[in-house]
Amino acid sequence: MKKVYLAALTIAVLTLIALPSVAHANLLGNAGFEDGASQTAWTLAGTAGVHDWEAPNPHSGDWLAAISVPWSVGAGALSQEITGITGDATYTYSLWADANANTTDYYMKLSWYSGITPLTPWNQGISITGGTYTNPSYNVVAPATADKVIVEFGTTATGATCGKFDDVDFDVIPEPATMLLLGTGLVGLFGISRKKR
Ligand SMILES: [Ca+2]
Repeated sequence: MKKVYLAALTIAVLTLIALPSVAHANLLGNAGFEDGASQTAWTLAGTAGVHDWEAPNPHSGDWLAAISVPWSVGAGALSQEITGITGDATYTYSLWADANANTTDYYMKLSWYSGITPLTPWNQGISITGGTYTNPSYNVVAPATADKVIVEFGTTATGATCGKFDDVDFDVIPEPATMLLLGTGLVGLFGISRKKR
């Protein structure tokens, strides 16, 4: 009897430990740019690049993404395509942003698609205080028919202040039903263990 109870307890504890990773499974590859100069996963456009020398330091690790390098040379963006999007699901999009001066030159964008058909995109300007990392974070509901998104950040300014970006995150917020199922499973396990006792 004790063994069953112990097994249920172990599963419950392991599930609780696993829960945060369920809630925060970043769908982006190379999200902290630590793949370095190989620039995997991201598509670079314009004056965007991945660097290991910028000051102040990257938000994490040794590398960050920079746009407009050297200073004030023009527009650029980094983007990444994510397939398997669930329509009507809520997604969290966040990143860490710094710049060499105060700037509102930058944006975060989600371009939703249904197959190859573009849907209404989501676009949000970023206000950056130079010399300090800021962490804009937004919850965005995917259009009902969406099955793909292009996650993007960048600038359209031709004389943009140099922006620095790190630790980009895009993940789905689990449906309440999923959390309920997990909870029900746990209660069920405890029920079985109590019955056997
Ligand atoms: Ca990094």
